[in-house]
Amino acid sequence: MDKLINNTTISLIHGDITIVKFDAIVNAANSTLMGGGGVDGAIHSAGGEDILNECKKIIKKIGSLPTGEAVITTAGKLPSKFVIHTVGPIWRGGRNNEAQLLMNSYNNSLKLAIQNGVKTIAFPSISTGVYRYPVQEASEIAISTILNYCKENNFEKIAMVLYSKDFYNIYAQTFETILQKWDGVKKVCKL
Ligand code: AR6
Repeated sequence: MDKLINNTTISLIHGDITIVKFDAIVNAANSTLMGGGGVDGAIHSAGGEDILNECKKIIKKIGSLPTGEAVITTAGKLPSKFVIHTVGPIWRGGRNNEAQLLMNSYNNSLKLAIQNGVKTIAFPSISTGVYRYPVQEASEIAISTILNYCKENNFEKIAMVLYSKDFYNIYAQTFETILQKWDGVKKVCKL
């Protein structure tokens, strides 16, 4: 599903983020940046050791990456140019600042992308796997945070790459619902 919003195309894609070609893809990492399971494991195994070596250098400097923050590396053997690594919150029932932290992950990734001249960026559904964030709530945060960036025309394309059809359908429904009441839409076209 593609929609053009104020000159930014917002895409929902059902698939594997390691095979798409964007300026940057986002990794749902952990604070060690040393890889793991889920999308993190898939990105490191498809991208090769260059990504891990850059992550090691970053960790040497900063110790660990706090939840909600983001850092950038090259993308090794992946088709994209950069990987932006962010750490989403672990779901602990919803009263531990999880929503704000998840929003920070999206916002800080987008900010870092702009600083690096990224025009097209793809996100996985951060925190909704191993970190157990409920997907309905996570989709509302992801879509509304991304839409806010379309009030300015910083990006050509922002995509959510959803690994399962169920998650894709939830994101698609959330996207429609938010668009109906969103006040930042100056121009919306179905592509
Ligand atoms: N492409 C797109 N999405 C994917 C892919 C893929 N190749 N593989 C999985 N997903 P998760 P988290 C989806 O667990 O919840 C790691 O071990 C998956 O279906 O990857 O933020 C890290 O090292 C889910 O919807 O990330 C951390 O320790 C979404 O990506 C921890 O997991 C996120 O699931 C982070 O947990």
